[in-house]
Amino acid sequence: VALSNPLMEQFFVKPSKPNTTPLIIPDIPLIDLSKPESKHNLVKACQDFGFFKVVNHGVPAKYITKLESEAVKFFDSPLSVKQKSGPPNPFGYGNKSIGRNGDVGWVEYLLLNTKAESVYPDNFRGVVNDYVTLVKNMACEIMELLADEMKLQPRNVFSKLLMDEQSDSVFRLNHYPPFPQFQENETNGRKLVGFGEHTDPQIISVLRSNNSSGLEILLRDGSWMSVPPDSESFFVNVGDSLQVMTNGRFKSVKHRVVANGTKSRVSMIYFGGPPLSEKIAPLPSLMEEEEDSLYKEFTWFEYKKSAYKTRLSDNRLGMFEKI
Ligand code: GA4
Repeated sequence: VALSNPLMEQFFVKPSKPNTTPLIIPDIPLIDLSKPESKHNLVKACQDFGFFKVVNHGVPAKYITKLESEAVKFFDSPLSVKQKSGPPNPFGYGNKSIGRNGDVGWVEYLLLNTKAESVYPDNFRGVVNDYVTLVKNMACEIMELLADEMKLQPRNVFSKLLMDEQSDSVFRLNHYPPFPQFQENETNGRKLVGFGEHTDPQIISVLRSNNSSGLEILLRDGSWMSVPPDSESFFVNVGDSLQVMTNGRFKSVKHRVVANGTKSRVSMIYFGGPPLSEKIAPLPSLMEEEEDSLYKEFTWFEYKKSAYKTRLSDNRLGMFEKI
């Protein structure tokens, strides 16, 4: 029984912040990739929210459906079978435990390396490769539109990092299973944490989920906004590295997933990261005269190493901010 079991307590959102209803519920920025004039809105979305929704993205539905059905099949298989693809450090199947420092969530997942030589569970290699190639191309198109609109030269300043053979990108399949006690209202109106609040360390993240709610983003006023599901669109968020490369102009948005309880949520996320040796620093062509970097110098390897020592909700960039 949920409430009488203290072990279950760790799966609920801690009611720390009193203000949880947004004062104004903003519209999620909508970017139509078939319209080049969306460039302007794209930059604005990265500055104001660090988050937007992409339509007319050009990724054919069949690649998405194929991967989703492989994912559903995998998560439906017996735990003992899934565990053969674990543990998740650095890559593989994980269940309820996230990262290395005690974070938990009502979630099971497959964390995969996008490099060619990596090991995948049965049937996943081809479908994941196809999907990642398409989504990576879309992410690069977005990054080039951003560079264009910001008049950055060359226009592939960002996208070349994702296209690099050494790009340290990650792919993740998440399954948020139904919560058995939910119907009996034993959650007492409290929110069950699927994936706790955090920012993504990479440059850019591209998420697709099935038709179930759960994703929430943190607004500037400190309230959480629930993102209505849309299985035909992609949701994109700015990561910590892009915040640094734009010297804080773009915001790495805090987000979380609240488990819906009654319906399974399946999401697939491409995290576009730079090569390990890449220096993460504000782009010189973007800096105004006299403008100083807000951050100490670091490589992606250094950032990643330090990120893995943190808890999910920690402010990971904090340690690299100049005071
Ligand atoms: C968040 C973004 C990606 O899912 C991820 C996550 C990683 C993990 O699940 O192992 C981390 C998390 C993420 C941020 C801080 C560290 C590392 C768990 C954690 C506590 C794969 C990533 O790159 O960073």
